[in-house]
Amino acid sequence: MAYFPEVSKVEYEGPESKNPLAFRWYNPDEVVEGKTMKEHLRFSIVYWHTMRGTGADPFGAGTMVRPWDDGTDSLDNALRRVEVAFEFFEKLQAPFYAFHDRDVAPEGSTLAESHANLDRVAQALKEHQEKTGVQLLWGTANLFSNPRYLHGAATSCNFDAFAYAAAQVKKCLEVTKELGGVNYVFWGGREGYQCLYNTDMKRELDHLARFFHMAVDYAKQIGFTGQFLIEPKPKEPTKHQYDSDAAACLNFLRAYDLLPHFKLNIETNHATLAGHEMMHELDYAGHQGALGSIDANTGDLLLGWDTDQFPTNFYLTTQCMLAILKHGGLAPGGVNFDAKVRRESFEPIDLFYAHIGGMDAFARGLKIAAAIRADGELEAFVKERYSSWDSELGRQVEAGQATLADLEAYMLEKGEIAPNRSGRQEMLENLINRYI
Ligand code: XUL
Ligand code: CO
Repeated sequence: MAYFPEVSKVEYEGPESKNPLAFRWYNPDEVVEGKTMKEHLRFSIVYWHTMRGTGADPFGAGTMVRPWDDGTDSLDNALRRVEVAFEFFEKLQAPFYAFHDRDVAPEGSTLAESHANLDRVAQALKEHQEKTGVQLLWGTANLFSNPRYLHGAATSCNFDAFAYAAAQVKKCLEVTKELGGVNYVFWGGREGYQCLYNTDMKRELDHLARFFHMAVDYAKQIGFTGQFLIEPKPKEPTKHQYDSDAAACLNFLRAYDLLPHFKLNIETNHATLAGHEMMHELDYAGHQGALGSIDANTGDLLLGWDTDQFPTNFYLTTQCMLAILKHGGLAPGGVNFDAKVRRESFEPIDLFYAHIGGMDAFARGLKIAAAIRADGELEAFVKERYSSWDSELGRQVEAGQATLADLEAYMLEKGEIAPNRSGRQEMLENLINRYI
């Protein structure tokens, strides 16, 4: 335990604590709705931002001070980062982490060399997992950074790029299985287009579906039983990404017979880029039985790109937890902080403050959501709002047992309809405020 000497294990001290290195709300063993907070929230830390983020932006170089990192792409440096990462996970009491293949191990000059590098680092990851009990929430292959993927990976016009991506996914699935990963994610950063004039959209979507089918088949072949997840995002880096939102993903999965094999990994900032609230995306995925996991972060509505900030807003986390509890929880998924500290927050200790804030915000959101559900006022309001559907004819429509003619006969007899009850939005917003 040498890389963060100024921090010992972060503990729960309660809401009155003023210690910035303690949890005020996240109390891992506290039981809420019959499960511990640890079981509900399944917090996960991402390797890419937390271990590899430099603070660089399109206008300037990196700013992060990371004394353990020598700035090289060597295996030694990668292996040292593993020690740092697990010290961080343990001190934060984070039960899970997530990575891309290229975050943890350097890309070699050949595919074979990249595979060997990944194997070597995976061995170290496995040793640290066993020693600490920290588990892998998910692995994923980075199919967007290398210039070979400039036109996309599974949707590239270049067949060789597709083949390379397939080889990378095959290897990453093997490593994820070896590390006991409980999910496997696909995020298609370059699976989309910049310009429709040069794009055969149908052919690209067919290829993407083939790619996913091959992954499903290979998982079966090697006995990988983790949950496959697709992470929707509408744009950035491409103008349009095929997995643009939950509805688009589910339509694609259904059209290509992939629905039984996939759920969704919903990310807050991606939802807002798609013009949706996070709660919308969670509920949409949830009522289709496809809510798998979340990438917890937040955007900045004044900026409008994927800022990947840590979530600290209790309204946001309450809305997330209302949707997550409604749909029965996330396991085997989790709350994965796909979030990065600002480039001005360049010191290692800022990584702790950031994650503590995110974990506390979700713990508080969980408690607030559970209190709202326990009181039942909100649920009762919604039920009542739709109560006209509980009439005999309403039930028949819902059950597919009524026709247009039945409804015509009903309205001919009834005449005009009177405006039904108020939506009471303001009253309900006030109701939520009572719990915050
Ligand atoms: C990018 C993003 C990715 C995925 C994994 O916006 O969210 O980091 O989570 O590839
Ligand atoms: Co993400």
